[in-house]
Amino acid sequence: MLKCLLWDVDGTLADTERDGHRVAFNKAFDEAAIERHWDIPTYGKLLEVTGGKERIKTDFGDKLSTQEIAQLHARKTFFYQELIQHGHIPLRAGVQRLLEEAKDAGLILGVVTTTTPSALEALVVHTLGEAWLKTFAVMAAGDIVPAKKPAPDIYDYALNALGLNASDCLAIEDSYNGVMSATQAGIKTLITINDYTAKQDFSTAELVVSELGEPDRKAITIYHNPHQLKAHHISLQDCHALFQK
Ligand code: XBP
Ligand code: MG
Repeated sequence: MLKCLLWDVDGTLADTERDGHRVAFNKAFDEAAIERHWDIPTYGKLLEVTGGKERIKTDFGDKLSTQEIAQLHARKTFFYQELIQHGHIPLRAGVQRLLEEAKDAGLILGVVTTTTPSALEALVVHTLGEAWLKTFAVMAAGDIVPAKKPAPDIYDYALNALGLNASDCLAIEDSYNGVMSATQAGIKTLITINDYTAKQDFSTAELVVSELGEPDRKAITIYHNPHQLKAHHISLQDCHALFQK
């Protein structure tokens, strides 16, 4: 029986990368007078590396010390929180609906992300509202595990914190790194793609859709669909169906 939905954050709850994290990194570079600008395609390539500090390290190599990276990243997190507080990044279509549906049905809800905890908190508070900080039974985020996605560590951490098995949960993700992390932890995964991840390999996912969608809006597009699920939008019932197959 499906007991729990585990939600990825960046790209899944909201399209935070292009107009959120990327913009905040560039503001931090400007403030520190570092000549670097991550344009949209450049940032897309850098997204192969999960974690903001790891991403800076990948691009700058040994030009910045660990301490300099940490300082730069702290400022980036500040700028990101500012963008979120100003309401620049809404939830993706269908996210709040499915969250509410699952909550009302008594499912356990958790968040599993590589993002910094304070960035996650800002997003939850300014989109879903402060009460959701307590509604999520676990908010597994950032540096609490040795290896970030695509390693399974953060999903293993969340399962352990919840006292659940992989076979109790369905993960909702948007990226190759995300599906690999969940799959390696033994968790079935539903993918909602976005512009940055649309062409990635999702062969280990149960289903790939354009978005969760809303009942009263245009139908979603279904891509990788080994279960032949037919849906206009993704309901909790569809999640149960995917999970059981
Ligand atoms: C996506 C990430 C994060 C964000 C930036 O996480 O890789 O690193 O891009 O966040 P997920 P930080 O899809 O798992 O939510 O700068 O706070 O690391
Ligand atoms: Mg993601």
